[in-house]
Amino acid sequence: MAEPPKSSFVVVANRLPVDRSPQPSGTEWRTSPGGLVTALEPVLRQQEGVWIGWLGTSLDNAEPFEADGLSLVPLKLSADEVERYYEGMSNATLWPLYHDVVAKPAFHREWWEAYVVVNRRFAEAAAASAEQGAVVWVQDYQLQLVPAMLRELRPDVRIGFFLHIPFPPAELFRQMPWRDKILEGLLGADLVGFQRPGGAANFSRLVRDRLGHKTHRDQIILADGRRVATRAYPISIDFSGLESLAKSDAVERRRSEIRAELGNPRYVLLGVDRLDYTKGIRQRLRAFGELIIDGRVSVEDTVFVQVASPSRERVDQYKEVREDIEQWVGRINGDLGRIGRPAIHYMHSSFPRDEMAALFRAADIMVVTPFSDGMNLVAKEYVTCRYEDTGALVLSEFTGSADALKQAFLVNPHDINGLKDSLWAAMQADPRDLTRRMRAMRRQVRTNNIATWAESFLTDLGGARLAAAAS
Ligand code: GDG
Repeated sequence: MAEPPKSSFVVVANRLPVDRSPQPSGTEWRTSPGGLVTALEPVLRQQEGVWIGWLGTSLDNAEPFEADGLSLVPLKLSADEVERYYEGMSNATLWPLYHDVVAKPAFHREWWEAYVVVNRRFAEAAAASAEQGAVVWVQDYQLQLVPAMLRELRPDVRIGFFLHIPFPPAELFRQMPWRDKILEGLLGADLVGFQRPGGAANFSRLVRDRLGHKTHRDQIILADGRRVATRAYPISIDFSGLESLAKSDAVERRRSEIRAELGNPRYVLLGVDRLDYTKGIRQRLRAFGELIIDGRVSVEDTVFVQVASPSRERVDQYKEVREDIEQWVGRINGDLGRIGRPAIHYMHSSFPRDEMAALFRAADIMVVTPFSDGMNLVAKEYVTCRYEDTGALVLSEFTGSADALKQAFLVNPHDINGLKDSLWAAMQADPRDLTRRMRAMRRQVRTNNIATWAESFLTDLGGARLAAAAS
């Protein structure tokens, strides 16, 4: 193994921000989709840091490498570890438990054991790449034990942890057999960040009630003589980068092509999600189908485009949700479509960024209806692309984004009638009302963008450590 690259800034995340795509000419690396990558790539470049993560494939002899200017350290996972640590503990235990048990979490001791082993490997790799006094930023629910493991190996480094998904209330969290181990793992950090204030409050309450630590205003935890700060840092997007892409001639050309290919309808409704049972895809399609049945909407002038990018396809619950959604699409199109006029254009694939921007530009109404979502970047990306202050956002109140995008048509996705009314209200709204709403939402995202998010987290991370040293 080559000597790992060293840096004063290290990001540790389950996945590296690239996918391997074998070509006849050799290996190519493509930036992979997903909220984490979208969020962190610009920060890492700016800080010339090292990113430690799994490649997403079992590659022999994976050595540190550079791709597209990023310094990457790939970690190996065995097929068994992928099954137990990633598909099992991360995606069939923690993911559903942290998302309000939308699906039933499974608890298996051998998954937990693999989670501990793999978290230790990540902690050791971080310890090897961190320069003296470095800042190490650990990401997300797959790596909640890394902060404490890393602190043991390298007490000199500053450790931040950010959870991209919701952090559940004690009533749900306590179902987990290894609940206290997770809390202790997180407490190894100097700063534990969440998407929403409720996550930080849930965490404070849990460490107070379960571990007996003193807490102050749900912001400071005194854990064995150390001060751990906790707070909400609502993540955002690269507003100016995406806005410029949206304004490019190529995207504008593609926008009109898409509208033409859809038959130049009066209304284009759009959904864009990883295919996940938390995203409420079935509910939105069902609401749309009922609007057609009720006669409020006609397939002659309205289409729904749903992009569902493939995700976690080996996990059973993901196979089931895919079948369920595809049945709904088939049923709605079979019952309500006409020749050349399907009600729903459904695509189970992922697209390049410029195609996504063109879709956002082409859509009159963006429909985002998760039952639970840490933030939801798609909502913020849509408003960013609407530089003419047109278009409407229908947004679930159970997303972190709903805290900031208050001028959206806010919905409870469990309430199908309410969802239908909101879709209808968005379609019927006065353009001046839509402009007023969109302008306010765009101002919000422009001001609170990915740079301000990273800056405020990293500033507080420095502050948390300095405060600890001073006391
Ligand atoms: C997690 C949390 C939190 C999707 N399909 C394609 C594609 N995407 C991009 C979207 C967006 C990202 O992936 C998805 O981010 P979301 O925030 O919507 O959702 P999660 O993947 O669940 O992300 C979430 C996020 O982490 C960040 O903290 O907001 O709550 O669950 O950027 O545009 N991009 C491309 N092609 C696709 O087909 N290029």
